[in-house]
Amino acid sequence: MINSFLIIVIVFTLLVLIFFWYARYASKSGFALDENKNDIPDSWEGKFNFLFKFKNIIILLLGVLIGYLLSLSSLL
Ligand SMILES: [Ca+2]
Repeated sequence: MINSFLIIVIVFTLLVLIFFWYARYASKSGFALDENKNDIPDSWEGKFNFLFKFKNIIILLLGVLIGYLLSLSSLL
């Protein structure tokens, strides 16, 4: 039970990291418009503003959650 929850959280975390990486990559490389130069594609800023606002906290909490679930799981 814990093991499958852990795997779901890890997959979710990877998707979140890919999302943030892609936002940065898309605006840095210039194929997404980023006129205010904050490394977030401008077309995403309305929809995902809260995600970018809490980016560090989201990644921190996911990391803590993975650590906690790892300590409970039987995978180690
Ligand atoms: Ca922007």
